[in-house]
Amino acid sequence: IKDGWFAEISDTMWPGQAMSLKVEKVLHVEQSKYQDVLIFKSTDYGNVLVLDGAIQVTERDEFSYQEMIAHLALNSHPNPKKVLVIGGGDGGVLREVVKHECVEEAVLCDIDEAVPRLSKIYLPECAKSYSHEKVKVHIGDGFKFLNDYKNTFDVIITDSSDPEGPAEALFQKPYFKLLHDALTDKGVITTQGECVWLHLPVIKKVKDACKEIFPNVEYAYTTIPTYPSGQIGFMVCSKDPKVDLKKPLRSLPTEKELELYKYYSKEIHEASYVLPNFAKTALQ
Ligand code: AAT
Repeated sequence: IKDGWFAEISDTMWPGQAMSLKVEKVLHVEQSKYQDVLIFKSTDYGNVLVLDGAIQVTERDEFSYQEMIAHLALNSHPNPKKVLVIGGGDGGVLREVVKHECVEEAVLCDIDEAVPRLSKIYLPECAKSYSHEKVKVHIGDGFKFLNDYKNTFDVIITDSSDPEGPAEALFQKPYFKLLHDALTDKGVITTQGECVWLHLPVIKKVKDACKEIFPNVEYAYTTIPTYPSGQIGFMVCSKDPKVDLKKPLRSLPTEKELELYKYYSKEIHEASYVLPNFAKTALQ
């Protein structure tokens, strides 16, 4: 933080650019066991959670990412009952998962207890899901956690931080194999899939790795002002080769969608898979 502004600087992940937010008040600073944690109140984006210098959540636009990463997967499964979230310690993805009445159990595994602990204080709109009766929380490494589960979850959502830091392994092929094996027959995954303006080679690598493991792999994206370059994508994979991931298998009437979601809709679901030519070509 310099002169009252926070700047999101990373010379390796997004060189030569930095999203800045004006700081009203620093709320919390901590070095947790795994990462640098900063929480501040911004002048125009509400409270902001920053891990290792990278913006994870702002109260103003978090719904775009949390709704899309959750509902793209959940609505491509015919009847998800058991759902796992890896990462996502702020609780926002869980909040979206429990909106599906068919879900009986939503388990979250984040590596860092500091994230849920502080989100309950500073990001109440995300963390409200922690008190939901269907929710169970486990603190630990997502990679290790998955090792113990075979044929268990209908949907697994990997809401992880960027590949530099504790989430590095979550962007590599062995992790996608574990995800595959932890899923039931018609299982679906989504993972935080980075940005087409910045990370096409990484996205391509992840997509190719997924294609060796899953019969059905697609990249979708959402717009979000406070993530690098304003865009972030999701790798979406299904074990069922017959499912068209681009069309929701389940959807709600429009008035119900308007009541439950601020970003997601059946139209956005389909549109989110349509890529500009430069990205489409690079990811083929
Ligand atoms: N809901 C949007 C916020 C995130 S948070 C990412 C979470 O992943 C963090 O809480 C972090 O503690 C957790 N995490 C990192 N590595 C692991 C791991 N190995 N196992 C389990 N959890 C992990 C996503 C922000 C995206 C930012 C884009 N620039």
